Amino acid sequence: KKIAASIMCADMLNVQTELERLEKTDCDLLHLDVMDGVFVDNLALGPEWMASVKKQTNLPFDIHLATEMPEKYVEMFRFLQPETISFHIEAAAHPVLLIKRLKSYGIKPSIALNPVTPLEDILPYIDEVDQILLMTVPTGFAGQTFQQETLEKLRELKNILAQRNLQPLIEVDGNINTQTISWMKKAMPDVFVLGTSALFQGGDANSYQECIQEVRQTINAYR
Ligand code: S6P
Ligand code: MG
Repeated sequence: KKIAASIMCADMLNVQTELERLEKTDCDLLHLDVMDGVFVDNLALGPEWMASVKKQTNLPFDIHLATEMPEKYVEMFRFLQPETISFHIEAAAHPVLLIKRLKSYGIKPSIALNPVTPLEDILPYIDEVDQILLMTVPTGFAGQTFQQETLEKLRELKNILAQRNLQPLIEVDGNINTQTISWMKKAMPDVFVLGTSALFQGGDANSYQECIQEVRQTINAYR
């Protein structure tokens, strides 16, 4: 099980300090949201800023493209050599081609879907991807409320993967904390994105590590 810290939720005027804090925890990934103001009504995180971040951290990058035209943004962000790039099924014109391209770049393809998007829309691609990003809030903003109906979706997705003997990781993103993780006890995901509701609450390295420890304990308790 992996923990990803959503850097968009960090103290943006003290990014270096925030990265140092995260380095001292046993968090596994840095989750970086790209928002284009079109797919979502918000703007976030450009390639040059990410390049500066990369110089300051050893955490692997988990980039989440909350954008239209993901094909274009893959080209823009691939130089960062992220471990994973998630693109939204709602925005991709040619998912199969995009998945192939990501693989050819040595980047793990991940397919994302919003709470309102039915699982059926991603099923044709689940045997091709390394990860499925199941949004538990509508993508666009930090600090939103967990969408309960995504719990059923998560269970259904896990069943389908088991039936088909497929092993992509399931990542959940949006209002993830010990409480919402406890609701997932019937179907535990693999990657947990932590933002404002769990991790980034103005603490120090110790409180970050404590939070991650607590999240891990919760995950392990239900495993
Ligand atoms: C949301 C974005 C996320 C947020 C994260 C925030 O559009 O994709 O990665 O940064 O969900 O976490 P929280 O706990 O504030 O919802
Ligand atoms: Mg995200």
